[in-house]
Amino acid sequence: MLLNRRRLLQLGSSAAIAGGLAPLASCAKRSTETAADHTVRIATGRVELAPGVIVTTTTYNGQFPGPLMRLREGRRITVDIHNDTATPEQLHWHGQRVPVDVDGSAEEGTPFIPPHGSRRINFTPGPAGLRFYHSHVTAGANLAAGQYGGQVGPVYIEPRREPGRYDREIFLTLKEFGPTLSHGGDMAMDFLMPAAQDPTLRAAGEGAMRASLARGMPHGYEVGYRYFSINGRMLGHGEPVRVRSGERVLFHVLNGSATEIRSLALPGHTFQVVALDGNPVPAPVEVPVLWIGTAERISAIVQMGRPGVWVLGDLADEDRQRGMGVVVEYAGATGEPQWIAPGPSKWEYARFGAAAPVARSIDATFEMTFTKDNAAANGFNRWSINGVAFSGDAMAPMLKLREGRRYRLRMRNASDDIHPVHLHRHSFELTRIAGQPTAGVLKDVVMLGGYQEMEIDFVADNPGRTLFHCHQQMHMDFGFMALFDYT
Ligand SMILES: [Cu+2]
Repeated sequence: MLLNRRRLLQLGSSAAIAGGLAPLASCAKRSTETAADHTVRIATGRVELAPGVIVTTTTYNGQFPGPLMRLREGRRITVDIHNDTATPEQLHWHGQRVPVDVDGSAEEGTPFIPPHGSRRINFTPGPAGLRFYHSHVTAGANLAAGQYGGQVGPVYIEPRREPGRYDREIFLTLKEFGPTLSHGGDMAMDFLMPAAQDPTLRAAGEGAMRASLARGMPHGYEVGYRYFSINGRMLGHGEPVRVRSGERVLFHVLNGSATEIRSLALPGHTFQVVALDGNPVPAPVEVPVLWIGTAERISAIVQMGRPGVWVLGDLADEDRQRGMGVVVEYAGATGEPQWIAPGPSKWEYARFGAAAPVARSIDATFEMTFTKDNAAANGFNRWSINGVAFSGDAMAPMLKLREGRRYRLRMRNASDDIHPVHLHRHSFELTRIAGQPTAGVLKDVVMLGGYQEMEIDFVADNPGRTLFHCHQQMHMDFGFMALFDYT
């Protein structure tokens, strides 16, 4: 999706004009006084995934993905958010260092955008790089709500200094539609490196599984999807990405899925990963395959040196054949798009890290163990952190923080699932993955492998309640959340 700034402004102003016709709450008067820099309208819309394949879902500004917001690091903006739906909404500014009343999390205390009402917010964008905005409400068993719908849009925060070592910038938002509940187990995925599992965690997880089966509890629900898309179009049905031989194309890839981990390959090409979750990496190495957990972002440069018509697509044949891909077409090339499955490869965050681990002085280390109770919540798996399943925003914060201190979270996964773990309003540094030290990779979501342990560090530099959770919607909705607070 390529949108220039003028097009964005048009989108914003036309939405504002439409909004002016409706008797809006407190914001209507103000927005006639001063126009917001950006306007987001939450409403039911139709997404044409392919000719004759149209889904009706909740969207931003009537489109999927929501309009790309190009912001400037450090330049304060005003955003009007209108909610045309009948349910309260939260718009979360994922990956940004914003205050609690802006962040878009009821658990932290952000006010809801009321049904048929609106909110005006102000904030200073940052840090620079690829971020996104998405709905942050509990969906539970309602697969029309939360991130199962179409409320996802990319944000690009332009850094104060942009090295600009590329010719063209392409934004790709990966997203499934048509969710259904299933009892099929999640597919085992073993792409993470290092692969070492902790025998204690494995024993705990397998013990919990045996206990639930002995109680006659089957496996809990999982989610499957009917349609797969990039930028709201199924493979072969959108505009191709048009390139020229010799170009360096910077792809900004956002996994906007509610629940899925995705992979991407482009036959005959490699990806030079320059940023993870928008943050430049110390070692921008080339890899043949991108693996992207739910809500993760990857910015990668592809040197276009293999003229042809190619499929940039997911490694999973079924998902790609049902739409998870986009055609990359060289100028002058013709013919059917070609897909060639890449050889086996692993995804290792530490490859993009600093050459030598750095010794950090830590003020406190918190251990957090994640466990699964199979089908314990009306057929859904119930998730706990240190034995506590999150049960609402009235809960006491699990951790008390003090401003300015550096904390280490030692996350221990006593389940066989991979969890894309997310911390709001802060970035964290990966410092140990499955026993191996690393440094320099800054993220806001990270995939924690089954029965693995990982350590992440963060500085408590943004006071207020802060939400920590698994970004898999069904995991977060059924307990996998905790609040941190600053004292
Ligand atoms: Cu999870």
